[in-house]
Amino acid sequence: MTLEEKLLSLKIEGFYIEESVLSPTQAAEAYVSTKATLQEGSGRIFGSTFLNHNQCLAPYLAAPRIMEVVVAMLGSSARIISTSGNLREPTAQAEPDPPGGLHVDWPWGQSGGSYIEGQLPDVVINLTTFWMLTEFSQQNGATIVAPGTHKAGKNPNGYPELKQARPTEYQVEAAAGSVLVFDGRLWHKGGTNRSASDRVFWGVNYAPWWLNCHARRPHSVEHRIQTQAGHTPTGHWPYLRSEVYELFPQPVKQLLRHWVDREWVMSKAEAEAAIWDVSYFQ
Ligand SMILES: O=C(O)CCC(=O)C(=O)O
Repeated sequence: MTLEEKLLSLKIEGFYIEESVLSPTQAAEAYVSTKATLQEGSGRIFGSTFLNHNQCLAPYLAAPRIMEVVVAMLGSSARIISTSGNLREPTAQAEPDPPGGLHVDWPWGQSGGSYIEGQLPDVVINLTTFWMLTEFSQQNGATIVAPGTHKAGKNPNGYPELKQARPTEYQVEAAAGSVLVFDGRLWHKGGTNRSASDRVFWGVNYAPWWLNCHARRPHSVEHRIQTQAGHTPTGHWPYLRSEVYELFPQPVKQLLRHWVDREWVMSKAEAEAAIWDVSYFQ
C-alpha cells in the first residue's frame, strides 16, 4: 500500500494492516520473549509501560513504514504514550463471541476514568497499533473492528444501546510480524481464542505531543483532579526507567523521551522558578 492508500483507509475505514514489519524470525523471537515476561507477572504490575519489563520490540517501534503514517497523522513531534504486552489464551468456549460488545480505549472510552466527555471531537488524537507476534486468525480470536465507527462521534463504552452488533464487523486476519494500525476512536474488541495456541501481541499507542497523559500517572495533579471529579483513572502508566530508555536507538528515544523518569519531572525549585522567573514573560 502507498502512504496515500494507508491514510485513505484510516480516514474511511479507520484502520489498515501493515504487513511484514517484523520478519518471521523477529516475530518468533519477540513472541518467546514477550510470553516469558507476561508469565512472570500480572498486567497490574506492568501497567501500560510494558517496556520497563521487556524491550524486545523496542528496536522496531520507529520502523519507517509505521513512522511515515504516524507523522502524517499526528505530526513530527508525535510520541509513544503507552505500551502493553498481551497474551490471549485458548478457551474451551466452542462458539465465537456474538457480534457487538465493542469498545474504544483511553482517552475516548467513557467507562473508565479521565476520558473525553460527551460528543467526541472529529479529530485523530491517537493511533493504536497491535504488533502481531503470532498470526491473527478467526480461529485464535483475532481483533474485531467495526469499520467507520471512528466517525460516530460516540463510543459504545457505557452506552448499552451502542453495544449492539454492527453489520460490518470485521475480523483482522494477518501473519505474525504484521501491525494493525487504527484510529484510537475505532470500535473494536478481541475475539474468542478457539485455537490450541496463545495469541500474543503488543499494543503501542502513538499520540501528538499535546495530548495530556498525566491523568494516568498516580500522584499527578490531573490524576487527583479526575479522582475528585469521580473519574478515577483506571490502569496506570508508570514512567519509563531511564536505564531502560538508554538501551534504545536514537529514533526510538525520540518517541519516548517525554516519558522517562526523573528527566522531565519538575523539582519544587524548578516549579517555583517557572512561576517567578520574569524572563518567561519577556
Ligand atoms: O484482544 C484483542 O485483540 C483486542 C484487545 C483490545 O480490545 C484492547 O486492547 O483494547
